[in-house]
Amino acid sequence: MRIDAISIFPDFFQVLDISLLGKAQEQSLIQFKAHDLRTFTEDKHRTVDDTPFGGGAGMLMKPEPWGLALDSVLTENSVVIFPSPAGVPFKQATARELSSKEHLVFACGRYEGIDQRVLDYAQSRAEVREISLGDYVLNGGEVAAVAMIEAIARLIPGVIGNALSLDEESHSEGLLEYPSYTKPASWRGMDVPDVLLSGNHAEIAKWRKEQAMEKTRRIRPDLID
Ligand code: JBE
Repeated sequence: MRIDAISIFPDFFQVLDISLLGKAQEQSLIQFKAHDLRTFTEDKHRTVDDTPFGGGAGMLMKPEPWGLALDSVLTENSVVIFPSPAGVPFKQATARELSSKEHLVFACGRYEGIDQRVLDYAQSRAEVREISLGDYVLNGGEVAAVAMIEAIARLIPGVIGNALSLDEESHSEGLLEYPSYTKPASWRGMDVPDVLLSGNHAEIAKWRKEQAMEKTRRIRPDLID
């Protein structure tokens, strides 16, 4: 999979060089590149923002640099993602769907957002998704894009060493993860639940399912309803 990110702060994406995603890049399972939007400006001051027509607080990102940046990365098979709190919520199902795409372009806005014509233009050239990481306000799309890229990329075959980990996740689909323990069996006066030491796999599976249900009902009842 090829992934491009367009941003005025391409350094935000350096974290993708670390750990599993860094290894995936070395192995060419992912070809990632961050592009500096300012390199697509044509004025002396490398301006990327301006005041909104109709008034209102803050600055908007102007369309011209975005047009040139998109033109430089778009192909026949691109999906353009605009991370935005006004987008469709990002879910595991979104990550799964996007993990099978050939080329993703993350268009990361700052300030109060991007001139609407940039989204409309992108839509005329590619499949476009406005996606939200969650109902809170970040300073820009970069951190949201990094989170989405991690969630998407780890689903690409070969990126995660242990495919069983992914398998296990899909089994617990829709429920929160049950509590897990490792050695020692007793630590600071707290003991690992007996059932996990019993060797009875049916009982262990039953206990884990109950724990997952109980925890989900307690802190994420919306996942059960
Ligand atoms: O969720 N998001 O994708 C965002 C993008 C930009 C700013 N805030 C967000 N929550």
